Amino acid sequence: MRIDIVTIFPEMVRAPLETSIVARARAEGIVEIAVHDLRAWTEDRHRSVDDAPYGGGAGMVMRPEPLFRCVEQLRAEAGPRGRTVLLSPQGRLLNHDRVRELRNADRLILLCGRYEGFDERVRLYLADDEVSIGDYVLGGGELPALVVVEAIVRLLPGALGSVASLDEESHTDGLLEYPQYTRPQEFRGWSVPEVLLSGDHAAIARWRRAERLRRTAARRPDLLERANLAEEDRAVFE
Ligand code: 9D3
Repeated sequence: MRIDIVTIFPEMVRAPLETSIVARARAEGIVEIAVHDLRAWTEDRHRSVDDAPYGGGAGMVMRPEPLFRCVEQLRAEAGPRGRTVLLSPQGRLLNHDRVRELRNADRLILLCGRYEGFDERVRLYLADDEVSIGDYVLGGGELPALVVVEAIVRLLPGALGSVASLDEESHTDGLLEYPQYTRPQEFRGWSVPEVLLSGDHAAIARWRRAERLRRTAARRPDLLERANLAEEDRAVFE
């Protein structure tokens, strides 16, 4: 898979892409990621990427020309056309299903917005898709683009150990995780739950399932409604 990130702040996205899972996936050729400075596609003396909105109003709008030039050149380079995605607060809310859908593209071009947003023609005639990572206000699309990249790369074959990838396929049952403990057995007077030390694997599995259900009910009742619960699961709530 190839991912192109277009931004006016390339330095903001580089370090995270050179760290941890994403860095390793790049080194192993699982994903190719290129970061592009949008200003390279400007043609005026001031290299301007924004301008005042027609009709008036506060703030500036991203001009269409550099974005169209950039994306058209990237598309013209060898390789599949791929999908051009705007990162914007008006986009479709990102979730695991959307990430899986994006992973299926051979090539992604991620356009990071800044200022008050994109000229509408970018949305209408250049982008295929528009994504938001949540209902809170950020300064631009750079961090959201990194979120998209990390979420996708984890799903690419070989990016994680095989154990973790099997987990991805079988364990997406829509419940939150159970509590985890490591050594020491007692820390500042707080003990690890007895059942985890018992060696009784069936009891541990029951406890973990019950904790996942309790936790999901308390924190994310919305998830519980959509989860596939077994008969034994319902007993936990009685
Ligand atoms: C007029 C109200 N706005 C400014 C306070 C709208 C606005 C414009 C541009 C709000 C945020 C931004 C910059 N954000 C993004 O480009 C962005 C974003 C986000 O802010 N939250 C969640 N996901 C995303 S994806 C891109």
